[in-house]
Amino acid sequence: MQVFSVPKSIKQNSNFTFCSGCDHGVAIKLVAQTIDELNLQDETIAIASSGCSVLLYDFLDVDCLEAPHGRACAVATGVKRAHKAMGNNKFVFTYQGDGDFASIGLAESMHSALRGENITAICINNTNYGMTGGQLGPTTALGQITTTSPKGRNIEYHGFPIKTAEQIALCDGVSYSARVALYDIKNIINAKNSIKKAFEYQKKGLGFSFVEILSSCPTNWKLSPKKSHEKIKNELTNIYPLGVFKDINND
Ligand SMILES: Cc1ncc(C[n+]2csc(CCOP(=O)(O)OP(=O)(O)O)c2C)c(N)n1
Repeated sequence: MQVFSVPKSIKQNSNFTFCSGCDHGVAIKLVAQTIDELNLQDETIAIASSGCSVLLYDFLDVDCLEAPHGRACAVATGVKRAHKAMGNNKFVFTYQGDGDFASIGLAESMHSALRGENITAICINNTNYGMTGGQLGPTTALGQITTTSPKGRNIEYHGFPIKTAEQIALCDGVSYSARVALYDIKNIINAKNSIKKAFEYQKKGLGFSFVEILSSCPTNWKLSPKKSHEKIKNELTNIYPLGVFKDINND
């Protein structure tokens, strides 16, 4: 894996428009490296969602569409199927936030997985609604303070957070479901391997593949980038364990 070069499928000279310390940059670079390695640039259609993940199309040099909030998997389904009907074998993946994938879009996401749509979904889990100012989201941890849970998330009032990768793994149409993180080099390499496997499974026509990426949100967490990574390593991975929850080739 080339770690320091700019992937071919990253737009050259693009300015970094995420907050400092945000993991989106690393996630997008891993996606681009995988697209390069699998030689997918010309056949890829990326579906970006509402939220910080929409900025994907500022960086990724492939065909991109923006879906309405929560509808990325539904749009991806239509794009993939319509092209298939025309005899085009497009590579289609979504790039979504956790609010988009697992709250407003939960029905679209879950039913795409249940139907075994031959698409890949990547969910950036930063445990809040990042773009709109750090509100409580479906993955906000118990006790976590957000702008809409100033006393911390509590079970009685807000209910439990969703463990997306585990839930998606329960759907029969799923070929692969994993949760990864980006807080150190070892985990970045693991994340890259998971993205590659998810993409390869779509190429092999095995059904819905999914990667949840635990990501930092220093601005809304009100922590430094370094402390944000420590929070993921020491706190969030206890709530959201890293690992592969379904792999159709190893089940
Ligand atoms: C139908 C609809 N409802 C609400 C919004 C406002 N909105 C835009 S982004 C967003 C939150 C996104 O959170 P998440 O999906 O977790 O992504 P993040 O910004 O954290 O990456 C919301 C509520 C919208 N654009 N459309």
